[in-house]
Amino acid sequence: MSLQPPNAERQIWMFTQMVRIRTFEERVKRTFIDHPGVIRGHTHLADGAEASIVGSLSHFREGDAALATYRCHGYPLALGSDPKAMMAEIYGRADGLCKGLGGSMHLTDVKRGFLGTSGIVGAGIPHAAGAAWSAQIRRKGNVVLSFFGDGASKQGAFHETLNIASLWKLPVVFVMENNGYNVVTTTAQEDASAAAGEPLAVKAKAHAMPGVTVDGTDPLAVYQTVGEAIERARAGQGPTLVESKVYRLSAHGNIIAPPGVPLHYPEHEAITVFGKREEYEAALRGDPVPRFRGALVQNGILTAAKADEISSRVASEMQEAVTFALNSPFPKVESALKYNFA
Ligand SMILES: Cc1ncc(C[n+]2csc(CCOP(=O)(O)OP(=O)(O)O)c2C)c(N)n1
Ligand SMILES: [Mg+2]
Repeated sequence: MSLQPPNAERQIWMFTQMVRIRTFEERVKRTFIDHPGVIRGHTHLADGAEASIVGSLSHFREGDAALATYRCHGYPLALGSDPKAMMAEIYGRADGLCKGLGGSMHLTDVKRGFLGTSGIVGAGIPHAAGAAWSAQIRRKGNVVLSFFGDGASKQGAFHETLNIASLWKLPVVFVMENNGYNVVTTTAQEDASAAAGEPLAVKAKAHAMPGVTVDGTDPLAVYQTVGEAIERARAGQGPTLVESKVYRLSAHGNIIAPPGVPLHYPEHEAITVFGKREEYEAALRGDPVPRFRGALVQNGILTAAKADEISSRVASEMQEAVTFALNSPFPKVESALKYNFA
């Protein structure tokens, strides 16, 4: 199965979404640095994974669904969620996507097919299989995309879900975003995975489904690989495990840096904890956002002026999101128990 590459208009859309995700998250990061305390709790940034997110979600159709982890701002942005409501949610305000009660780690936008996120590693994977079972019963050719990290692929929930999804030929694509780390203080892959050194896509073999590895910093490669997996799933041929190799350009989570300490290089834990300066510098050189911009300009799909115009339009959009969030009230105390279903 081979897909047509995305046309010029689609590639510009993809670039715009990547810039939106990067800029939105830069605003989140700046809030932590410049205004400690404004965001309460924890956020996790996906800078370095934008190409993987956007390349995968380019195939999304009405009725499809996606679920992700706590590293989750990019998916709803690419699916059309309002950045104002997203920022307000992260700021814990009443106009937030989840009325300010969920925060960064629980972004959910069911209307757009973004069924939710979780701080529990691996927790969304079985939920994705449930949503895919529902799609299978409805028979409208819909698929579910399940995003999670390399660390989550060591969880029992991952293996149990892949087994049943393969057995029942559920229309789900498992996108493992392999950034090489499972939190700062604990683990580099070689210290935590018996399969380190192997492509993690080999884990698919145990569950009799295809497993493929793709360069997750190349949006067109992800578009192709995840697109083919989605076609299989829509055609009733069952799930695929895609290992999308990315790099986390920020620290694991914002809360880790003490107030006032910049979160970027040279404080990045790849250097400070693991002593991997060269690895980190290589990842910065391969940063998917400027790289895709360069490719689009080189291929005549965008002029440099047009690319700059997109970036400045996005900067204003995200400034509006911050202003909106700051002006939104905090939720009323009485609402604390109102939307809990536990
Ligand atoms: C069940 C569970 N175990 C442990 C944790 C603590 N924890 C939070 S993030 C994380 C690392 C997960 O790594 P990975 O799945 O690779 O995702 P990444 O953060 O790299 O995107 C761990 C162990 C948790 N939140 N949930
Ligand atoms: Mg990881």
